[in-house]
Amino acid sequence: MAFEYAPAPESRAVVDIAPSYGLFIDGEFVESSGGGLDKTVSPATEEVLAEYTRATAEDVDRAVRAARKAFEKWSALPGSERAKYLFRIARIIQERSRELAVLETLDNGKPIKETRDADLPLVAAHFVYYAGWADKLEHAGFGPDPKPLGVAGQVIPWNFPLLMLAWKIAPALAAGNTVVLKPAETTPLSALFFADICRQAGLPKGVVNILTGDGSTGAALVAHDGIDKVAFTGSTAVGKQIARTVAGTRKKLTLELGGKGANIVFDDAPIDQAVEGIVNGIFFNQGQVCCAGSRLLVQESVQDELLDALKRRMSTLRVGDPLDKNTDVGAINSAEQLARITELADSGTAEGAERWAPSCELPSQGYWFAPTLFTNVTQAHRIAREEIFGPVLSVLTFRTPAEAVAKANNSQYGLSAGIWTEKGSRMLAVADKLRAGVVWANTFNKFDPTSPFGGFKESGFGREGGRHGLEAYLDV
Ligand code: TXE
Repeated sequence: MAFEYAPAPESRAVVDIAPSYGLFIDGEFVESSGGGLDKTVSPATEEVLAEYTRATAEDVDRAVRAARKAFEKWSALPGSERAKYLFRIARIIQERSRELAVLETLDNGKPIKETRDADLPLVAAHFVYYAGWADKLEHAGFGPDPKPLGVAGQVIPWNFPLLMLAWKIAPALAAGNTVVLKPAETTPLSALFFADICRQAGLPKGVVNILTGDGSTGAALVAHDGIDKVAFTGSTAVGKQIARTVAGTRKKLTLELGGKGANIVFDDAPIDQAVEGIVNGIFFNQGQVCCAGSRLLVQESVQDELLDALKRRMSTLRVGDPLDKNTDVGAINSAEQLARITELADSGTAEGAERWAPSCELPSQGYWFAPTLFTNVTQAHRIAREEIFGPVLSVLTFRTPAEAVAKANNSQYGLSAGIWTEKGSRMLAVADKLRAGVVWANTFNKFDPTSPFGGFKESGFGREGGRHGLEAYLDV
């Protein structure tokens, strides 16, 4: 594996991280009622980046009250006024995108190439897109007089911290709701910087509240009587727990949970293009992506050719310093996540699959996992069934389109799939039979604020993005 560091890594000097952060409630950074401080570290170096506050149930109550008070005025504003704030937020994000990209890379461990070229442009695009809806709700086909739900409690994960925030906050505000959002415990910083952006944009106090903390803060938020809507992205286990908490209350719920996406390659597919799509599908963000293409289904007749090309391509991936512009694969987000990936990958070997990884020198500090490929995988193997959420690809084969569909659908999840073929008729026929919220055609991991995203089966319910994402924050 080529392992070169670029001479001039993206400088972290562009971002000014404070030693410690309070909670953002009612337009101000405030101290907690009694919650302690936790540390957030850089997964690439284990260096402490900052301390942040663990919000208590009392803090949750304070934030929900602030959001409730703000709701009266915010929901009464003309949509065109709400749009101005959202456009302003989008513009500030664009202006500060270099700083935010470096910050996100430091806190999450993902390559700067990705935060700079994928996360940040998409974050700004979501605010622009939903700003455009804010004054058109009456004419969007929702029926007469669609109404915001009220206060939204939003809990997000660590894999795309700022982008998940944008997916949740932009449609909520456009529709006239106010929010209390809790970022994940390993990646609180970009949400705290976003709080500062809200202030910079002059957003009325209490419209956006950011509470850092762990699962207990999330649980207190979800359980609070004063919220009208819960939006969660995270693990299936916690999603089920939240569904139980919310059951029988007036709260509306959307859940975006795990996945085990199938990338299906037919024998007529352009191999080089498919290899790029497979690599992007499983190594983008170190595979810590709910819609990752973590199962490769390849037609038997092209298996050897495809796997040879894939191994050659994997051998050129540069793993290392996420701030280096040339890095393809960065650090795993946390020691816990690395342990989960390691345990599942080891189960693959123990259950008889064949493991391969390019020779690759991993940094000694931080949390790292080499890009890994498993062949001789059967559908019974854990690595074919469970979400690994890491840079680990499980390869299965098929002979006929029907077998490909059956194997792809043989999953508790149904979030994403990809199909690689030159035949349009086959593409449409196979896509139609896949039980997945998104099916990509000769591409993978393409995102756009205009299209709805969400899962079938245990991948959750409700959609984010597009007009559907707006509907999730409206009574229509
Ligand atoms: O998720 P958690 P974890 C999957 C992935 C990963 C596994 C575990 O397979 O390996 O989940 O990750 C908050 N009430 N995904 O442990 O715990 C928590 O503080 C309310 C897929 O990090 O679900 C954080 O903010 N909130 C996924 C958020 O939930 C609670 C992305 C997610 O953490 C809570 C992340 C509770 N009881 C992990 N407990 C995807 N769909 O993209 C925790 N939280």
